[in-house]
Amino acid sequence: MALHRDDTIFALSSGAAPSGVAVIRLSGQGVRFGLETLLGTVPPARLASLRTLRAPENGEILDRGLVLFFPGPASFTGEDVAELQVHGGRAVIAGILKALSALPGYRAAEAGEFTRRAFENGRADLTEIEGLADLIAAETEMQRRLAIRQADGGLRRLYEDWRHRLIRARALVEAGLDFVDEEDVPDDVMAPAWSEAAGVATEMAAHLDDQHFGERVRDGFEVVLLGAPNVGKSSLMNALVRREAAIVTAEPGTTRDLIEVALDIDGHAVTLIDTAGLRETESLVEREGITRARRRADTADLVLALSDQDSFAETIPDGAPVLHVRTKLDLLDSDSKRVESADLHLSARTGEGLDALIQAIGETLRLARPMPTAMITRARQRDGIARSLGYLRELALAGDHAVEVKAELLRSAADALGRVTGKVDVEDLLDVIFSEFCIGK
Ligand SMILES: Nc1nc2c(ncn2[C@@H]2O[C@H](COP(=O)(O)OP(=O)(O)OP(=O)(O)O)[C@@H](O)[C@H]2O)c(=O)[nH]1
Ligand SMILES: [Mg+2]
Repeated sequence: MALHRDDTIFALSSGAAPSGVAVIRLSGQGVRFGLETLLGTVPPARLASLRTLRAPENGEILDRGLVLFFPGPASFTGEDVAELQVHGGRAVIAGILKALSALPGYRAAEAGEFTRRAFENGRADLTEIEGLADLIAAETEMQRRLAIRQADGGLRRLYEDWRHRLIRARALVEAGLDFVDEEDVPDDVMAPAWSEAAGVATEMAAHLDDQHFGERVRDGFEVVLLGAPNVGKSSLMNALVRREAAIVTAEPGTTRDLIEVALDIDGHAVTLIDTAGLRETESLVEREGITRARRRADTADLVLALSDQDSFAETIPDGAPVLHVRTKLDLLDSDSKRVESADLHLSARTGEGLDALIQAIGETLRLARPMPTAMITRARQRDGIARSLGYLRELALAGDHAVEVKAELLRSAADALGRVTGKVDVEDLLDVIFSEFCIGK
């Protein structure tokens, strides 16, 4: 991303035109000048003002709308910011954007550039920015809840607390080194530092031991349908999503490719994956489909093993939890015929048992449990915390090492945390993180 920090940037921040209202956002040192040029004067700070916007070159009226001015540094980006709330017609928007681009020092913002300025001006740390990106992308209630907590600083507060404790511990060690002859630093001078580090390590280990719940809420849980041909896998998928997502026929071996659909279960994003029926076959296409089905089941969060018989013969990969589902319940003539080894019975045809299945999926994935305030949502965060914890574990084992070595381990542990929040040396990460944003954010 080309960073010309002196430029004043602008973009359409609301969705695609036409829309009832469009929001055009401006940020940078030229905002006051831009407002004077288009409106005549700069409106009062943080108050909605109804204004007429005029083309600078001929004074022609472009539109009338609400204008908000947020002087820096108490703004989203930390710079002077303005928002023009205008009519969301294509020509209105185009006219205003054209007028803005003609102003000196003005240019169209790149994707995520407003947020990047917010980060660079210390208005948000990297975890908050990742939370913001997730909030904009959130499709389910749980994704939204997870994202808003993170955008509000849930992870930042936790990680900064750890980092400050490690920095304090190191300061203690360095102070001890300055005052005492290195040969015989008494243990009790350093003891509070080591116990602080051990305390942080314990908290980190507990934080990491979360079964990747936050990442799975964010990315979606994968549930794979597995079973012999014709047991009703595709029919079940169609019944759950209430549309003909997969082809259903009486012919065994109908499904070959993996078919993925998105489901919302209790506000959680779930990806349901239909697969090729498992059997010995000469067909190359079908064999490839079966290989893919097994591979996907190996990494699933949950496997639904389906059978329309009295037993579950198919070998199910261990790894993921499994629910055994007896299908075609409508064909069983009495309750006594129920299959003992099945967790659930259902009929895709009548819909009986579908609610119980949805509930069982939720329980197996433990979707109902309360969400802690701060949860890891990305591999980047997990790697950083794990690296930091690695240094602290090394420290705990470094009993007889020179105190300098241990102080260095404390520094490395704090720096690893600093990279997660963006306090330390993260230039290489920024392009990746900000590329997730759309233009206007
Ligand atoms: N009576 C009854 N028939 C069902 C039910 N579910 C599926 N079937 C029938 O069983 C046959 C196979 O259904 P599919 O959903 O295609 O089965 P599948 O497991 O996806 O089969 P493959 O893709 O070949 O592996 C079709 O004729 C369906 O109409 C059910 O709940 N009750
Ligand atoms: Mg099928």
